[in-house]
Amino acid sequence: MSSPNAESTAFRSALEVIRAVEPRVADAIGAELADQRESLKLIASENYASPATLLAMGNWFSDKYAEGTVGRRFYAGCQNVDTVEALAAEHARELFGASHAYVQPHSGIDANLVAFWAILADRVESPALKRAQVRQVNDLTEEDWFALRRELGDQRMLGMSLDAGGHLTHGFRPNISGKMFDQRSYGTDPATGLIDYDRVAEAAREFRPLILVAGYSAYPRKVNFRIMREIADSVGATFMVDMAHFAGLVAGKVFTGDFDPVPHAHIVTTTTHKSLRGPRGGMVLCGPELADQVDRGCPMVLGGPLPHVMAAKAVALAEARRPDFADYAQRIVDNAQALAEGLLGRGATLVTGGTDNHLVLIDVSGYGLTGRQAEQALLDSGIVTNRNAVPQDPNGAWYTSGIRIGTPALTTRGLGAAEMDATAELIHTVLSQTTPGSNADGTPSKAKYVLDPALADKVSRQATDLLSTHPLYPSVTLT
Ligand code: DSN
Repeated sequence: MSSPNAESTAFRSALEVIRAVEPRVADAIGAELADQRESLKLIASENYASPATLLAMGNWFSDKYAEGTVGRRFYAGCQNVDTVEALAAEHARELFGASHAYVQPHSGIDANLVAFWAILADRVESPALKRAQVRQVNDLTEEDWFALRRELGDQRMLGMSLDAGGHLTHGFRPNISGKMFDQRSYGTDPATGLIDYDRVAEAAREFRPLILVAGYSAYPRKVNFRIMREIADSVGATFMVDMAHFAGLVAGKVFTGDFDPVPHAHIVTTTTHKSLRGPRGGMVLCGPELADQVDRGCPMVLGGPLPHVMAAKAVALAEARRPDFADYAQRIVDNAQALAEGLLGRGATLVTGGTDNHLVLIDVSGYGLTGRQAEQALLDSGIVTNRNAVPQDPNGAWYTSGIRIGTPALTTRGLGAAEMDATAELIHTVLSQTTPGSNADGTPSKAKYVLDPALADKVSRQATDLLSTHPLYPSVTLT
């Protein structure tokens, strides 16, 4: 561990150097720390990276092009990039028990694109090259190339529906994945809110996807990846898991056995900045069958790798291999369950009636509000969340009927079960005292709301008091 003094000195010195060039940027960085310190951050996909992870990103690695892979670059002088990329990949393989890790993706969408194109190359392009008896696409005749392009664009994907908690990058039309694939989705059981594996199997049998995707950004329960793999195998699909949201719970061995995607999936993608608590970025894990195709991610779909971010990934993954990370991961889930219980006990409606991961989805129609009204009223009260669709949401993806809350960030700050109950009280107070507003013509509005500003101020102060017992980055003082 570095000394608190070293961390303060490092950040202060960095701000001093930046301030000499563009003081407004230095001020904004300082203001961001102050804002994060003061707000009750319940965004399920956010966290607070360690000082070491943050500092690993601000250096000369940012200046280096490093297209290619470790030891096989298209640019000279990559020996130090090789060191950090190899370290990040080694930590990732050891942490997750994967045989191959590709740490270049810049984000989750990038990681998913790398995975999709690795699968397409393996399942569609390679057989086409073999049939044509050529080694690479440049050797195909115009006619065969045209046929291959059509075949690549005519593949099917089955993933979780958006309103059940799936992700836009799993084949939905507004995202490039929806333009690449013919997509169908599986939802959840309307009575329980849970994945119905028999229905997934039925959808797979009918649709015969090339890729079966599991993973979510707003499903508050575990997924049985062993069953999903069996379904994929039964129809010859490649099984892909996007574990971006719960990678920290896998790393911390809270999700094991059937609930750990790594032994069951052909390919696993993730971000590195959510429950895993690293820098913003992405990563792909796979077995030897897909490794070569995955390593072609740059320049297939990625711009040049970001060596400074790979350095930070190596630091964060090293942190996640320490024994205390398992304790952190368990506390994330304990806190989410305490928050869920606190809300249920006060009369809130939760999708699936609770949680067994890091997130809770409140159906705010029980408070007579849309997600958008609830999100804004909470924000006025110093509580940062995001609105989210609930299954079969009557208000659609923009206004929604849900509020998604998650505990990775507050758990990093050190808050525990008692503070989760206090947080549930604050959320319930705001939502139960907010009423829907009207448009100028008197019609009901899905965005406007009425909340007494004095109450919002009071809750905001209570939130600040709650946080003051667990300061963020206690080792860092900027003044
Ligand atoms: N933006 C992330 C989330 O909030 O879930 C995933 O895209």
